[in-house]
Parts: sequence; structure tokens; C-alpha cells
Amino acid sequence: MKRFGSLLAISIALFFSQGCSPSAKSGQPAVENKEPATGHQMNAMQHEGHAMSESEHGEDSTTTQAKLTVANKITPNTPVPVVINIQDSNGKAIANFDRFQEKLMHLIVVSDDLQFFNHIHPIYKGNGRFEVETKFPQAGGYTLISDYKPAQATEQVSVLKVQVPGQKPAPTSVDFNHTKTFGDTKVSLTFDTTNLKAGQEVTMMFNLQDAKNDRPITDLQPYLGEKGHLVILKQSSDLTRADYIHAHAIKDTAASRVSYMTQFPQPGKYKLWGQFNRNGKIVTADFWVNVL
Ligand SMILES: [Cu+2]
Repeated sequence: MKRFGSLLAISIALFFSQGCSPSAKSGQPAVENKEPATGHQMNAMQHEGHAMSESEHGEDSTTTQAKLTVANKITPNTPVPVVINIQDSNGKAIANFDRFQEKLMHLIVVSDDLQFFNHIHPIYKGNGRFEVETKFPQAGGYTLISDYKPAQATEQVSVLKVQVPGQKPAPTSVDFNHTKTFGDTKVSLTFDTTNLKAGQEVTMMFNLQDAKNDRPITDLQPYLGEKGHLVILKQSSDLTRADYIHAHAIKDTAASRVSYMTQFPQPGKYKLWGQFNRNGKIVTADFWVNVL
């Protein structure tokens, strides 16, 4: 990862406030572009988001913004360096972050159609700057969801957008099959209720079997400090912070089952990506669900 000076095309500033109220939503987004001019065409997009509060104490109103710098020309399926700078609302770099779930930043990259998913961990370079590489498999729009926790503040989520030029892929269909095989692992998703209803607490169970013999797996290990990881996104024409759910595994006695409790805020189609560590190999199991 070098020569970031020559990369610069899309710089997007987002403004997210934890504990956001309807009045905060209509406030001025802090959008500014302080990247050095390089003579490249600059595509500055601005996107105002609305963060749902995750603060358990409800009094923290830390405001941060994330600025994204990616290559001017993105070639599909080639690793692209990505830089994310975290600043306060005045544009001053935030220097100190707390680790949560073992990392300083969790970054989710998804394509607009939610077919592509990548969960990566940018490296902290100091002075608010995080660096990582990701691929964008084909042309179209992508959303980057950056999850981090400034020191002494609540967890923050910033949503960033990347557009990969070219012929957009044909729309894919949504598959509601809840038993699928991912490499060596057969995963079936079950719920403690017949119908998923918006606003209702639900327990989701990922049952993991060896694909070879259908036996419950015995080699599950912690992943990022938990029994499993689960990211949920609501299908949307323009993903925002409100479409993102990060669920935590709950206690489950079965060694081959990982359970999560969550609520789907709105009716609609959601995609779930459960991630599990089988003896050092990460299995990503994705499913669609319909919420009434
Ligand atoms: Cu992560």
C-alpha cells in the first residue's frame, strides 16, 4: 500500500451522529473536501445518513465523520487500496480508538444488489487514518460500512459509497432457501417463530453440519471474540446506516449451533451473513429473509 498521493477520485464525507434525533437528521451534514488537489477529476458525492442510536446510556452524542479515498480507476476484481480518515465534526483527526470485537475498525463492503460481501479490518496508521485493500468484483455501486469506536465514546458507524464504472450486472433474484452448503459446511437457518415481523424480537439459529456426512460440526472456534458474527442489511435502493444491523451471538449450549437475537426494524427483504470459524477457516453463510 503506497503512493496514495496518486489515488484520489471519490471522496465522500458522511456525517453521523450517535443518538440521532429527527431534528439532528435535518442538520447540515459536515461535508468538505480537504484532500490535496491532484488534477484528477473529482467525483465528490455527498450522502446524508441517519444513525440509529446504539448507545446504551443514551447521553453520548459523539459526532464523527469518515472520509474515503479510493483509486481513481477501479479495475473489477483487482485489489484496490482504500483509505478511511476518521475526523471529528470540525475536521480534526481523531487519534485514539478502542478495540471492540478484537479490532479497531470493522469494515463491511457490499454491492448494491447485496450479492458481494466482504468483512475486513483496516490497519490503523495513526492520526485517524485507516488503510486496507478490497476488491470490487464488477461494475456498479458499493456501500462501505465502517464500524469503529473512538476512545471514550460510543461505537460509530459511517456509510461510504463507491461507484465502479462500467456495464452494471443484470439484476439477480432473491433466494429464500434456508439450507445451503458453503464449501465443507452445510448451514441451515431456523427461527423461534414462523413469521418474522418487524419490531419483534427474534432468535435466529445457524445450525452447522459437515457437508460430507451431515453430522454436526465439532471444530467451531471463536471468531472475533464471539461464537460467530452476524451482519444484516435491509435491501434498499440506497443503503443507509438504518439498514445495517450487527448482531451478537447469544449463549447456546449446542456446539454446532450459533444463535443470535435481533429485531428487524422495518418490513422488507433482508440479507444475513453469518460468519463462523471452523478451525481457522472462516465460513460465510448468507441467507435472505422476508420480514412482514
Ligand atoms: Cu470485523
